Amino acid sequence: MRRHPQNPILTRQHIVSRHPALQDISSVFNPGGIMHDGEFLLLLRVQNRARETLFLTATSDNGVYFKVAEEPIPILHLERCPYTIYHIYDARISRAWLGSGYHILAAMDTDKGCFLGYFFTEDFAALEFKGIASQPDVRNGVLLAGTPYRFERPNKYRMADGVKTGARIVCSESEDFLNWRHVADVFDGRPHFWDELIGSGPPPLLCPEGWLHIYHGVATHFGSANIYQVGISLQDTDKPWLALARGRYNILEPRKLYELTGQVPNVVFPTAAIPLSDAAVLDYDTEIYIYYGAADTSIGLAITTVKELLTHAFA
Ligand code: BMA
Repeated sequence: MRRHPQNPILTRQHIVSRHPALQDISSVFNPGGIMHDGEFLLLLRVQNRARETLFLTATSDNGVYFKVAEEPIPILHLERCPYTIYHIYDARISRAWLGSGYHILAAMDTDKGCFLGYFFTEDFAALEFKGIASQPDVRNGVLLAGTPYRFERPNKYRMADGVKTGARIVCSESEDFLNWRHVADVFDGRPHFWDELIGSGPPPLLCPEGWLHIYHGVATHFGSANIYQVGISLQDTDKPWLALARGRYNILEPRKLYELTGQVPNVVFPTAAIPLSDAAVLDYDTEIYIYYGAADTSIGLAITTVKELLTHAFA
């Protein structure tokens, strides 16, 4: 993947607002992203100095220079959540395939654990919270557009610092986006290599060979620091839990200063992949803009094509 020369394309300097909770913010990272009304739209995860997370929308006509909203996006009906909510973050956005609007899955830290929350919006004026949409201790939920399936990542594993994470991506299915049943395991982390712990990145994209599934992998065997990287697998079109290919090498790793240092050093964490095409099945030359959190501090853009991702899945 090629980093954009303007990287990091969004930093704390871009958040200018009169809102009291958005003064001198600390970080902006791990955005959801989609093409909306002919513009690139990112749903930014913004953290203030209370370490509270708020969502702000940002729009762009070229995918590089973004205009950031001045007010946080309202989240309606959070009273539907039976638990005390601490943070909502790492949103993944999918265009609705029946009707209009957008489906959003995001992690929700609560007093009863971390869940996936399901949100819907017609136009990003507000997000409507529909309900808790997972078992406890699940993150990284991504919908496979046009199918009843999603990938998710149960947090079965506790790291030395106490953070719960996971080494297996699983596929589940649902009719209503709220109640999900396990279908099959997708794949596991590879101990000792780049992707020991894993989780899906952006919602997978369909190409002629199957689903291009960008995921993050964490190498935990370095002692001093975990390294978050990006990789690619190709999943079967009809049975997406089947991996047809899985790259041996990561396709993006922390190398630039803004990826190596920050709130959480050594992190590239992809959450949005926006193809420059509306086709339901992307052709080989389609360019894909991948937005990723860099060191939990700013946002980077890396550009690739369907053909390049496929090549790396088989490498
Ligand atoms: C994961 C999530 C992400 C974060 C990453 C690196 O477990 O919390 O939001 O970017 O760790 O800190």
